[in-house]
Amino acid sequence: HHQAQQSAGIIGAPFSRGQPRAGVERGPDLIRSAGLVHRLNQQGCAVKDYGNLTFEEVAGDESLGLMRSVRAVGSANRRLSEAVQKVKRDGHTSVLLGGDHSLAIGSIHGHSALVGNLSVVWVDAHADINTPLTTPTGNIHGQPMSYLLHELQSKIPILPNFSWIKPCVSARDVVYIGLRDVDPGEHCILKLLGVKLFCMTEVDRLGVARVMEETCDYLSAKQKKPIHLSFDIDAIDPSVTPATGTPVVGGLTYREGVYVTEQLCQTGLLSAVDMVEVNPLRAQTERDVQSTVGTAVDLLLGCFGRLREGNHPSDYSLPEP
Ligand code: B3U
Ligand code: MN
Ligand code: MN
Repeated sequence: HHQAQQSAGIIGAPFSRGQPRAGVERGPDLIRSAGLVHRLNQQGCAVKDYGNLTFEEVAGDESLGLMRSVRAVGSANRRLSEAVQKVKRDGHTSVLLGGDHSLAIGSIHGHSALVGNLSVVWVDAHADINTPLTTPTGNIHGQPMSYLLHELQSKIPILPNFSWIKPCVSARDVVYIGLRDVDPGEHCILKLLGVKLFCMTEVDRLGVARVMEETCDYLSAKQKKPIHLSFDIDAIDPSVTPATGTPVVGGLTYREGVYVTEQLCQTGLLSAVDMVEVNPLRAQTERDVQSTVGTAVDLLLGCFGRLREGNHPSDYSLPEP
């Protein structure tokens, strides 16, 4: 089975205010310099690179209790949402290169604003579903799902520069893969809402093939909605992708990660992808950076039809002697 090749519209978001560690803003340029555009083109995928967004300094962005950089995160995501809407209007599969995972707010908001109801596949060591009132850290990259889910709106206080965010995702349309570091408040929310999840225990029990079979069955059971894949590089085991802010042992292998992207691509429904939390300043060696960035690129290639069995263009003509 082969569906029409999608084109990719790339947005870089060099933004790090959703968490305290410098370096994650270098993600977009690093992933590009590893040859993303060229390699997508090589596999027959058209690419439009929309460049990097710029984010203004937000004056007077004082902490609100534990919560830091609220106004900066709100305004950056508003810009990102507009950019994703433009990419979708232009007919591309949106590719957000982060930046930290708070950017999923604008990415998913903008995606949904253009295509309507969507499914979200969240691949991450973390659930990123803390509310401003359950967060143990105050870091907004640990909270994006809480702002997006209809079911949590009564739990979200009013925040400066967040009033434009309209919840746009239903809990039943979300699948988590790779969880292994979930806070008590997050666990309570996941159980309360009955969110479908495949934590690392399920990956161990079922294997990645059944996890993806069940994920795709679950998401296409009702109606086939466009899929938003939000891939936090820390979902992959830190032995492979150590250059990230909050590595957690016991993650997905490289092969399991690539399998996830291959299977989501095969649904033909993949409509937007986030690749976030690559942070070269968290690596010990240059080799660690290369391994992390190289994995991020391979995951993105998997999203756009790269098969490990090999690929060839449909108009390939076998040379005759
Ligand atoms: N759950 C914690 C830790 C965390 C979330 N996302 C990352 N780390 N990368 C929090 O801060 O909410
Ligand atoms: Mn994470
Ligand atoms: Mn995350």
